[in-house]
Amino acid sequence: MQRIDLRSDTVTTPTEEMRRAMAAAEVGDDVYGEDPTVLRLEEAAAERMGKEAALFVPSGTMGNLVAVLTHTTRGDEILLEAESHIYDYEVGGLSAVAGAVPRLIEGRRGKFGPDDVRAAVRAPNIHFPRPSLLCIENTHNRAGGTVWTPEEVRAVARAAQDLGLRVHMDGARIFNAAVALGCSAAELAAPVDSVMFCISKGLGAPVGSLLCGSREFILAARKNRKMVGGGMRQAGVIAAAGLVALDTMVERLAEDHENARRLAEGLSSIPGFRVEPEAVQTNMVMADVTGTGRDAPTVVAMLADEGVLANAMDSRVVRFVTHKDVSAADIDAALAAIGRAVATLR
Ligand code: TLP
Repeated sequence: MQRIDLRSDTVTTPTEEMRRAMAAAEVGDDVYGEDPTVLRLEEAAAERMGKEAALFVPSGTMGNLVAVLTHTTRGDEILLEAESHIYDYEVGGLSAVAGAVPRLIEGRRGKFGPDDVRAAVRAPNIHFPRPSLLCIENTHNRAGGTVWTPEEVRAVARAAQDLGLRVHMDGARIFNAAVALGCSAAELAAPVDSVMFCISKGLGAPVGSLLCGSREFILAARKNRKMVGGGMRQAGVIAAAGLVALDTMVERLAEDHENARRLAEGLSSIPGFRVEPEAVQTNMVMADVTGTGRDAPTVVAMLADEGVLANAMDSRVVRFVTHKDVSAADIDAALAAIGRAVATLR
Protein backbone atom coordinates (compact mmCIF):
# COMPACT_ATOMS: atom_id res chain seq x y z
CA MET A 1 0.00 0.00 0.00
CA GLN A 2 1.26 3.48 -0.89
CA ARG A 3 1.99 5.55 2.23
CA ILE A 4 1.24 9.26 1.92
CA ASP A 5 2.52 11.19 4.90
CA LEU A 6 0.57 14.41 5.48
CA ARG A 7 1.22 14.61 9.23
CA SER A 8 3.61 17.55 8.90
CA ASP A 9 6.17 19.21 6.66
CA THR A 10 8.71 18.17 9.32
CA VAL A 11 8.68 14.69 7.76
CA THR A 12 10.47 15.92 4.62
CA THR A 13 13.77 14.24 3.82
CA PRO A 14 16.89 16.02 2.50
CA THR A 15 17.40 16.37 -1.26
CA GLU A 16 20.36 14.76 -3.05
CA GLU A 17 21.93 18.21 -3.34
CA MET A 18 21.63 18.67 0.44
CA ARG A 19 23.22 15.28 1.09
CA ARG A 20 26.13 16.12 -1.21
CA ALA A 21 26.60 19.51 0.45
CA MET A 22 26.49 17.87 3.89
CA ALA A 23 29.12 15.29 2.94
CA ALA A 24 31.41 17.97 1.57
CA ALA A 25 30.82 20.64 4.24
CA GLU A 26 33.80 22.51 5.62
CA VAL A 27 33.52 22.36 9.41
CA GLY A 28 35.06 23.63 12.63
CA ASP A 29 34.09 23.96 16.29
CA ASP A 30 31.12 26.31 16.30
CA VAL A 31 31.32 26.99 20.05
CA TYR A 32 34.66 28.64 19.20
CA GLY A 33 32.86 30.40 16.32
CA GLU A 34 35.04 28.44 13.91
CA ASP A 35 32.60 26.55 11.72
CA PRO A 36 32.71 28.32 8.35
CA THR A 37 29.53 26.64 7.07
CA VAL A 38 27.52 27.63 10.14
CA LEU A 39 28.84 31.18 9.81
CA ARG A 40 27.77 31.25 6.17
CA LEU A 41 24.30 29.96 7.02
CA GLU A 42 23.91 32.54 9.81
CA GLU A 43 24.95 35.29 7.43
CA ALA A 44 22.56 34.10 4.72
CA ALA A 45 19.71 33.82 7.24
CA ALA A 46 20.28 37.32 8.61
CA GLU A 47 20.30 38.68 5.09
CA ARG A 48 17.08 36.87 4.16
CA MET A 49 15.35 38.28 7.25
CA GLY A 50 16.83 41.76 6.86
CA LYS A 51 18.43 41.56 10.32
CA GLU A 52 22.00 42.26 11.45
CA ALA A 53 22.79 38.79 12.74
CA ALA A 54 21.55 35.23 13.16
CA LEU A 55 22.12 32.21 15.39
CA PHE A 56 21.84 28.56 14.29
CA VAL A 57 19.85 26.47 16.77
CA PRO A 58 18.88 22.78 16.67
CA SER A 59 15.11 23.35 16.65
CA GLY A 60 12.33 25.88 16.39
CA THR A 61 11.44 25.20 20.00
CA MET A 62 14.95 26.12 21.12
CA GLY A 63 14.96 29.21 18.86
CA ASN A 64 11.76 30.47 20.47
CA LEU A 65 12.96 29.61 23.98
CA VAL A 66 16.27 31.40 23.47
CA ALA A 67 14.37 34.43 22.11
CA VAL A 68 12.15 34.48 25.21
CA LEU A 69 15.17 34.06 27.53
CA THR A 70 16.97 36.88 25.76
CA HIS A 71 14.09 39.37 25.63
CA THR A 72 12.76 38.86 29.16
CA THR A 73 13.78 38.48 32.79
CA ARG A 74 12.14 35.99 35.17
CA GLY A 75 8.64 37.02 36.20
CA ASP A 76 8.01 39.13 33.09
CA GLU A 77 4.73 38.84 31.24
CA ILE A 78 4.59 37.66 27.61
CA LEU A 79 1.63 38.35 25.35
CA LEU A 80 0.79 35.47 23.02
CA GLU A 81 -2.08 34.28 20.89
CA ALA A 82 -4.16 31.71 22.79
CA GLU A 83 -3.32 28.85 20.41
CA SER A 84 0.24 29.85 19.62
CA HIS A 85 2.90 27.18 19.29
CA ILE A 86 5.09 28.79 21.97
CA TYR A 87 2.22 28.55 24.44
CA ASP A 88 0.60 25.30 23.33
CA TYR A 89 3.35 23.04 22.00
CA GLU A 90 6.68 23.89 23.58
CA VAL A 91 6.28 22.00 26.85
CA GLY A 92 5.70 25.22 28.78
CA GLY A 93 9.35 26.22 28.36
CA LEU A 94 8.46 29.89 28.48
CA SER A 95 7.43 29.41 32.12
CA ALA A 96 9.38 26.31 33.14
CA VAL A 97 12.72 27.54 31.83
CA ALA A 98 12.41 31.28 31.19
CA GLY A 99 10.14 32.01 34.20
CA ALA A 100 7.75 34.09 32.10
CA VAL A 101 4.03 34.53 32.72
CA PRO A 102 1.87 34.11 29.61
CA ARG A 103 -1.02 36.49 28.95
CA LEU A 104 -3.21 35.23 26.15
CA ILE A 105 -4.86 37.13 23.33
CA GLU A 106 -7.78 35.41 21.62
CA GLY A 107 -7.02 35.50 17.90
CA ARG A 108 -9.14 35.27 14.77
CA ARG A 109 -7.50 32.68 12.55
CA GLY A 110 -4.44 33.12 14.76
CA LYS A 111 -4.28 36.87 14.29
CA PHE A 112 -5.23 39.92 16.31
CA GLY A 113 -4.93 43.67 15.93
CA PRO A 114 -3.27 46.62 17.66
CA ASP A 115 -6.37 47.23 19.82
CA ASP A 116 -6.09 43.70 21.19
CA VAL A 117 -2.46 44.43 22.12
CA ARG A 118 -3.38 47.71 23.83
CA ALA A 119 -6.21 45.99 25.71
CA ALA A 120 -3.88 43.21 26.90
CA VAL A 121 -1.16 45.49 28.27
CA ARG A 122 -2.18 46.75 31.67
CA ALA A 123 -0.97 50.05 33.09
CA PRO A 124 1.97 49.59 35.47
CA ASN A 125 0.82 48.55 38.92
CA ILE A 126 2.73 47.12 41.87
CA HIS A 127 0.71 43.89 41.61
CA PHE A 128 1.32 43.07 37.99
CA PRO A 129 4.17 41.27 36.25
CA ARG A 130 6.04 43.52 33.83
CA PRO A 131 4.83 43.01 30.26
CA SER A 132 7.95 42.89 28.12
CA LEU A 133 7.37 40.76 25.03
CA LEU A 134 4.72 40.13 22.37
CA CYS A 135 4.97 36.99 20.23
CA ILE A 136 3.22 36.46 16.92
CA GLU A 137 3.19 33.37 14.72
CA ASN A 138 3.48 33.56 10.92
CA THR A 139 2.17 31.33 9.50
CA HIS A 140 -0.09 30.35 12.37
CA ASN A 141 -0.02 26.60 12.83
CA ARG A 142 -3.18 25.78 14.80
CA ALA A 143 -5.22 28.24 12.75
CA GLY A 144 -4.26 26.18 9.69
CA GLY A 145 -1.19 27.91 8.29
CA THR A 146 -2.80 31.34 8.10
CA VAL A 147 -0.80 34.34 7.02
CA TRP A 148 -0.08 37.72 8.63
CA THR A 149 0.53 40.43 6.00
CA PRO A 150 3.37 42.97 6.44
CA GLU A 151 0.74 45.65 7.28
CA GLU A 152 -0.84 43.45 9.96
CA VAL A 153 2.56 42.68 11.47
CA ARG A 154 3.52 46.36 11.42
CA ALA A 155 0.33 47.46 13.16
CA VAL A 156 0.62 45.07 16.12
CA ALA A 157 4.39 45.50 16.40
CA ARG A 158 4.05 49.27 16.55
CA ALA A 159 1.30 49.04 19.20
CA ALA A 160 3.49 46.76 21.34
CA GLN A 161 6.70 48.73 20.85
CA ASP A 162 4.91 52.01 21.71
CA LEU A 163 4.04 50.38 25.03
CA GLY A 164 7.68 49.43 25.63
CA LEU A 165 7.41 45.76 24.62
CA ARG A 166 9.71 43.87 22.27
CA VAL A 167 8.24 41.73 19.53
CA HIS A 168 9.30 38.22 18.54
CA MET A 169 7.96 36.41 15.49
CA ASP A 170 7.71 32.63 15.50
CA GLY A 171 8.27 32.43 11.77
CA ALA A 172 8.79 28.67 11.66
CA ARG A 173 7.03 28.86 8.27
CA ILE A 174 7.71 32.49 7.37
CA PHE A 175 8.72 31.51 3.83
CA ASN A 176 5.30 29.92 3.29
CA ALA A 177 3.77 33.26 4.29
CA ALA A 178 6.14 35.22 2.03
CA VAL A 179 5.51 32.96 -0.98
CA ALA A 180 1.73 33.06 -0.42
CA LEU A 181 1.80 36.87 -0.27
CA GLY A 182 4.38 37.39 -3.00
CA CYS A 183 6.56 39.47 -0.69
CA SER A 184 9.98 38.91 0.88
CA ALA A 185 10.47 37.34 4.31
CA ALA A 186 12.43 40.49 5.21
CA GLU A 187 9.32 42.61 4.64
CA LEU A 188 7.39 40.40 7.06
CA ALA A 189 10.17 40.49 9.63
CA ALA A 190 11.01 44.21 9.33
CA PRO A 191 8.74 45.43 12.14
CA VAL A 192 9.75 42.79 14.70
CA ASP A 193 12.79 42.73 17.01
CA SER A 194 13.52 39.06 16.43
CA VAL A 195 12.36 36.28 14.16
CA MET A 196 12.88 32.52 14.24
CA PHE A 197 12.46 30.41 11.12
CA CYS A 198 12.92 26.69 10.49
CA ILE A 199 14.90 25.06 7.71
CA SER A 200 13.62 21.64 8.83
CA LYS A 201 9.99 22.04 7.74
CA GLY A 202 8.83 22.92 4.22
CA LEU A 203 12.38 23.78 3.17
CA GLY A 204 13.37 20.15 3.60
CA ALA A 205 16.63 20.39 5.56
CA PRO A 206 17.04 17.63 8.14
CA VAL A 207 17.74 19.76 11.24
CA GLY A 208 17.73 23.31 12.46
CA SER A 209 16.31 26.78 12.82
CA LEU A 210 17.70 30.28 12.77
CA LEU A 211 17.06 33.05 15.28
CA CYS A 212 17.64 36.48 13.76
CA GLY A 213 17.83 40.00 15.23
CA SER A 214 20.20 42.82 16.07
CA ARG A 215 23.90 42.08 16.61
CA GLU A 216 23.53 42.84 20.33
CA PHE A 217 20.48 40.58 20.66
CA ILE A 218 22.21 37.68 18.91
CA LEU A 219 25.30 38.05 21.09
CA ALA A 220 23.14 37.65 24.20
CA ALA A 221 21.11 34.87 22.52
CA ARG A 222 24.34 32.95 21.80
CA LYS A 223 25.04 32.79 25.52
CA ASN A 224 21.49 31.65 26.27
CA ARG A 225 21.76 28.98 23.57
CA LYS A 226 24.87 27.67 25.34
CA MET A 227 23.01 27.69 28.65
CA VAL A 228 20.20 25.48 27.31
CA GLY A 229 22.68 23.07 25.75
CA GLY A 230 22.40 24.25 22.16
CA GLY A 231 26.10 24.96 21.61
CA MET A 232 26.93 22.59 18.75
CA ARG A 233 30.39 21.66 17.49
CA GLN A 234 30.96 20.64 13.83
CA ALA A 235 27.41 21.74 13.01
CA GLY A 236 28.46 22.74 9.49
CA VAL A 237 27.45 19.22 8.48
CA ILE A 238 23.80 20.14 9.07
CA ALA A 239 24.13 23.85 8.27
CA ALA A 240 25.25 22.90 4.75
CA ALA A 241 21.78 21.51 4.06
CA GLY A 242 20.28 24.77 5.32
CA LEU A 243 22.24 26.76 2.75
CA VAL A 244 20.91 24.51 -0.02
CA ALA A 245 17.41 24.87 1.47
CA LEU A 246 17.56 28.66 1.30
CA ASP A 247 18.94 28.57 -2.24
CA THR A 248 16.69 25.96 -3.78
CA MET A 249 13.60 25.25 -1.70
CA VAL A 250 11.82 28.56 -1.11
CA GLU A 251 10.07 29.31 -4.41
CA ARG A 252 8.80 25.77 -4.77
CA LEU A 253 6.62 26.20 -1.65
CA ALA A 254 4.00 27.57 -4.07
CA GLU A 255 3.55 23.98 -5.27
CA ASP A 256 2.75 22.84 -1.71
CA HIS A 257 0.18 25.63 -1.44
CA GLU A 258 -1.38 24.55 -4.73
CA ASN A 259 -1.53 20.94 -3.46
CA ALA A 260 -3.15 22.10 -0.21
CA ARG A 261 -5.90 23.83 -2.22
CA ARG A 262 -6.33 20.71 -4.32
CA LEU A 263 -6.62 18.61 -1.17
CA ALA A 264 -9.06 21.08 0.46
CA GLU A 265 -11.29 21.02 -2.57
CA GLY A 266 -11.29 17.23 -2.71
CA LEU A 267 -11.92 16.87 1.04
CA SER A 268 -14.89 19.23 0.83
CA SER A 269 -16.70 16.74 -1.35
CA ILE A 270 -16.07 13.80 0.99
CA PRO A 271 -19.16 13.18 3.16
CA GLY A 272 -18.64 14.24 6.78
CA PHE A 273 -15.56 16.41 6.08
CA ARG A 274 -15.83 20.19 6.32
CA VAL A 275 -13.06 22.58 5.24
CA GLU A 276 -13.23 26.38 5.29
CA PRO A 277 -11.68 27.37 1.95
CA GLU A 278 -10.62 30.87 3.19
CA ALA A 279 -8.56 29.26 5.94
CA VAL A 280 -6.45 27.34 3.41
CA GLN A 281 -3.76 29.93 2.76
CA THR A 282 -0.51 27.97 2.65
CA ASN A 283 0.42 24.29 3.04
CA MET A 284 -2.10 23.15 5.66
CA VAL A 285 -5.66 21.93 5.55
CA MET A 286 -7.77 21.63 8.70
CA ALA A 287 -10.80 19.41 8.21
CA ASP A 288 -13.62 19.22 10.74
CA VAL A 289 -14.63 15.58 10.66
CA THR A 290 -17.54 15.65 13.12
CA GLY A 291 -19.92 14.96 10.20
CA THR A 292 -18.44 11.47 9.89
CA GLY A 293 -19.91 10.59 13.28
CA ARG A 294 -16.41 9.69 14.52
CA ASP A 295 -13.93 11.75 16.48
CA ALA A 296 -10.74 13.03 14.87
CA PRO A 297 -8.36 10.44 16.43
CA THR A 298 -10.65 7.64 15.15
CA VAL A 299 -10.72 9.16 11.66
CA VAL A 300 -6.92 9.51 11.73
CA ALA A 301 -6.61 5.80 12.62
CA MET A 302 -8.99 4.86 9.79
CA LEU A 303 -7.01 6.91 7.28
CA ALA A 304 -3.76 5.35 8.48
CA ASP A 305 -5.25 1.92 7.67
CA GLU A 306 -5.63 3.21 4.08
CA GLY A 307 -2.04 4.52 4.03
CA VAL A 308 -2.80 8.22 4.58
CA LEU A 309 -1.13 9.75 7.62
CA ALA A 310 -2.52 12.91 9.22
CA ASN A 311 -2.74 14.37 12.74
CA ALA A 312 -5.73 14.97 14.99
CA MET A 313 -5.59 18.52 16.38
CA ASP A 314 -8.36 17.86 18.91
CA SER A 315 -11.48 15.70 18.98
CA ARG A 316 -12.99 17.32 15.86
CA VAL A 317 -10.25 18.51 13.55
CA VAL A 318 -7.73 16.59 11.41
CA ARG A 319 -4.69 18.44 10.06
CA PHE A 320 -3.13 17.63 6.68
CA VAL A 321 0.16 19.28 5.69
CA THR A 322 1.54 19.31 2.15
CA HIS A 323 5.28 19.35 1.44
CA LYS A 324 7.95 18.61 -1.12
CA ASP A 325 7.66 14.83 -0.73
CA VAL A 326 4.00 14.72 -1.83
CA SER A 327 3.02 15.43 -5.43
CA ALA A 328 -0.33 16.40 -6.95
CA ALA A 329 -0.74 12.75 -7.94
CA ASP A 330 -0.16 11.74 -4.30
CA ILE A 331 -2.88 14.19 -3.25
CA ASP A 332 -5.29 12.55 -5.69
CA ALA A 333 -4.30 9.12 -4.38
CA ALA A 334 -4.78 10.34 -0.79
CA LEU A 335 -8.24 11.68 -1.63
CA ALA A 336 -9.23 8.35 -3.18
CA ALA A 337 -7.96 6.50 -0.09
CA ILE A 338 -9.80 8.86 2.27
CA GLY A 339 -12.96 8.39 0.20
CA ARG A 340 -12.60 4.62 0.58
CA ALA A 341 -12.05 4.88 4.33
CA VAL A 342 -15.09 7.08 4.80
CA ALA A 343 -17.29 4.90 2.57
CA THR A 344 -16.90 2.02 5.08
CA LEU A 345 -18.77 4.17 7.63
CA ARG A 346 -22.05 4.12 5.77
N1 TLP B 1 5.49 22.36 14.70
C1 TLP B 1 5.30 20.93 14.57
C2 TLP B 1 4.78 20.33 15.88
O1 TLP B 1 5.50 20.78 16.96
C3 TLP B 1 3.34 20.60 16.14
C4 TLP B 1 4.36 20.64 13.42
O2 TLP B 1 4.30 19.47 13.01
O3 TLP B 1 3.71 21.57 12.92
N2 TLP B 1 6.77 27.09 15.75
C5 TLP B 1 5.80 26.60 14.96
C6 TLP B 1 4.77 27.52 14.40
C7 TLP B 1 5.76 25.23 14.66
O4 TLP B 1 4.79 24.76 13.90
C8 TLP B 1 6.77 24.39 15.19
C9 TLP B 1 6.76 22.91 14.94
C10 TLP B 1 7.75 24.96 16.01
C11 TLP B 1 7.71 26.31 16.27
C12 TLP B 1 8.83 24.14 16.68
O5 TLP B 1 9.76 23.64 15.80
P1 TLP B 1 10.65 22.35 16.18
O6 TLP B 1 9.77 21.18 15.91
O7 TLP B 1 11.81 22.45 15.26
O8 TLP B 1 11.03 22.46 17.60
